[in-house]
Order: sequence, then structure tokens, then C-alpha cells
Amino acid sequence: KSPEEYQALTLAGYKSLTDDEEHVSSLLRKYLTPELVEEYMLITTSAPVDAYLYDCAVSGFEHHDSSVGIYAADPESYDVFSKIFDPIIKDYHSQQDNESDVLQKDTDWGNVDEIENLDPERKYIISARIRIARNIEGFPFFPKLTEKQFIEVEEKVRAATETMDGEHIGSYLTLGDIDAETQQEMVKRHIMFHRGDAYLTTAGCYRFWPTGRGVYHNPAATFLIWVNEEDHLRIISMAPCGDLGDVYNRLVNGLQELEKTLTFARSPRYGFLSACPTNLGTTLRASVHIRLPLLSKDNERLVALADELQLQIRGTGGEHTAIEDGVMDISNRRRLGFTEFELVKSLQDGIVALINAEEELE
Ligand code: ADP
Ligand code: CIR
Repeated sequence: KSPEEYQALTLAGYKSLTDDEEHVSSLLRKYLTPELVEEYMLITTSAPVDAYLYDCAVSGFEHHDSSVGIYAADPESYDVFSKIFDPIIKDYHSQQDNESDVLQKDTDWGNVDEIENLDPERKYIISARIRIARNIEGFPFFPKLTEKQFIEVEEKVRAATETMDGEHIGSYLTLGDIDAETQQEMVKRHIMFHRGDAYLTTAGCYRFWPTGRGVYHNPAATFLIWVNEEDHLRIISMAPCGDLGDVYNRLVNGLQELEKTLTFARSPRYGFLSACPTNLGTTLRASVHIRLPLLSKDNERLVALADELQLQIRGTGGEHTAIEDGVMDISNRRRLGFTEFELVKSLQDGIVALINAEEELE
């Protein structure tokens, strides 16, 4: 597309977003002003990526019901378009009053032993999971990754997994080699990701599908790496019970092995860089699949409690899915401004509080 085409698309996208009186809650709509559109619509990040504001905001321009509405097309997008990204990042992660130049502290995994089994009697929690996102330094993010780069990223991750040890030993499967039925089954077991999120589709996430996509996992499927989903890597640890401590320990050890061979994009201001601004900082989402039947009867109270505890409720199949059979996915909402340990601990404390509230109703 020529610069003139980009300009026209940006102006039209912004107009359609701001003309819509029914959907007004996206952070893109809240912070993008006509002045910023004017200032940014013709500038780009460095060659050869050349990402425009439009490449970042197209999803929010088309999906007015977005909660955020913007992705970074490459690491530089956060700096080149900082006047739109920065307020969105601060708002999402509740950092509005933070005047510091550094929004994310250094990585700190803390004392892993303080993270525990949250439901030893297996009454409420079905499974626990922690994931972090990583992107390999020197590559754009999914909106601008070329077909060749999708393959290069996959190759680098595959090579990095070859030295895995102990319970992290597994095998890498490229998506092109997995038949549709097996894929479906893997998605259901939460081992594999699927193609289909409308917000990501518009942002360009599924270009060249299934090239470069795949999953590394151990036989028990308790340690996994998703390759070229929304970020280059999603490093995941899971357990079919409430043992968050076990999950945390395995995640940290698996990551440290990968760090021996891969260098990940990190910014002094925002911490580890991810395509979606909601994942910046630690990039960490710790979740449990949990049933709280009594508390769930009063949805308003449950949502209020979750908000107060800085927790997010998602559906059984992940973001933008429905709650099936009463199984909710409850996780930390914030990822930036706290250490890894603080966020896992906040999820632990929040789940303990919710289980206590459930037990008070029994
Ligand atoms: P992400 O966690 O990467 O932000 P999603 O919300 O789409 O993205 O979730 C990814 C997958 O992980 C989905 O299949 C979801 O059901 C699964 N998942 C999330 N939390 C848990 C959990 N505690 N136990 C098992 N599976 C989980
Ligand atoms: C949106 O803007 O709604 C999507 N791009 C998803 C944003 C990430 N979701 C979230 O709340 N963590």
C-alpha cells in the first residue's frame, strides 16, 4: 500500500470508530485524538518493517467493541507511536499516576516455595496454568512478520528446545503436520491454540497460516511452548489440579533453559515486549479453571469481587469464549508494574479469597 492509501485508510478507520455512538469503550477510542491521527498517519517505524499507525490500529478501527483496539506491529511501534500507546498501557495496567520513566521492574521470580497448592482437596479447582509471552529480538511482531520470518522464528524455537531436560523434555509439532481432527482435540485439551479470534484476524495474525506455527510439549502436556500464535513464543506450564506452586516452578525452569539460547525483546520502560499492550511488563497470566457454583449465582457480586481483587474472568476456552458447565478461567488482569512473583502471589491470594467467599455461602 502507498502512503496515500495508508493515510486514507487511517482517516476512514478513525472516522468510523468515532462516528459510532454505540460502542465507545475501547481504549483506542478513548485516547486517539484527531491531532494524533494527523501527527502519526504518515510516519513509520524503521525499514524494512515500515509499520504505520494503521497496521497497529486496524483491529480497533474495525472492531468497535474491542476493549483495547491496538497491537504493536514491531518493538519500535511502542516508541514511534508512544503518545497513543503510552496512555493506553498506563490505563489498562492501572498505572495512571505513575510518573516514573520505568514502568516495569526487573524480573523477579521471588521465593517459588511461597506459591502453593490452592485446593489440595480438589473441591473447586480443575486446573492451574501460567503463561508468559516472549518475542525474539530483531523480529517484528505478528502484524508485520513475513512468511520467511514465521519460518525463521519457528526454527529458532525448535533448536532452542533441543537442550531441554527432565520433565521439560518433549517434542515439537508443526501445525501443518497435525490433521484437523487432532488439532480440534488438542484445542479442547488446552494444548494447542486455534485460529479464529476476530480481533487478531483483522490485525493480520493468521497470515500464511499454518506456516511457522506449532507447539512443543512434554508427554504429560504440563510444559508447552506455542510458536507464532499472538507472540513468537507463549511459554506455558499447567497442571490438572490446583497446584500453582508446581506450575510456577516448572515455568521458571523451562524459561531459564530457553534463555540460554534465545534473546528476547525487552524495553527499559515497558519490560518484556508483546504484540498486545495488555501483555507488556511481565507478560504473565496465571489462571485457574474453577467452579464456584454458589458465588456464580450472584454474577454481579462475583464480578465486583473479581474487580476488587484485580482479577479477570474468561470463558472455559479462553479469551472471547463462553463459560461452559460453570468452569470459569480466573486470572490476574494486570501484567505490568509488578514483579512476576507479585502477580502470581496476587492470583493466589485472590483465589483463596474467592474460595473463602464461596465457603461462606455453603
Ligand atoms: P492466553 O492464556 O494465552 O492469554 P486464552 O485466554 O485464549 O489465551 O487461553 C489459552 C488456552 O489456555 C485456552 O485453551 C484456555 O482454555 C486455556 N487455559 C487457560 N487457563 C487455563 C487453566 N487454568 N487450565 C487449563 N487451561 C487453561
Ligand atoms: C480487544 O481489544 O478487545 C482485543 N484486541 C483483546 C485485548 C486483550 N484483552 C484483554 O482484555 N486482556
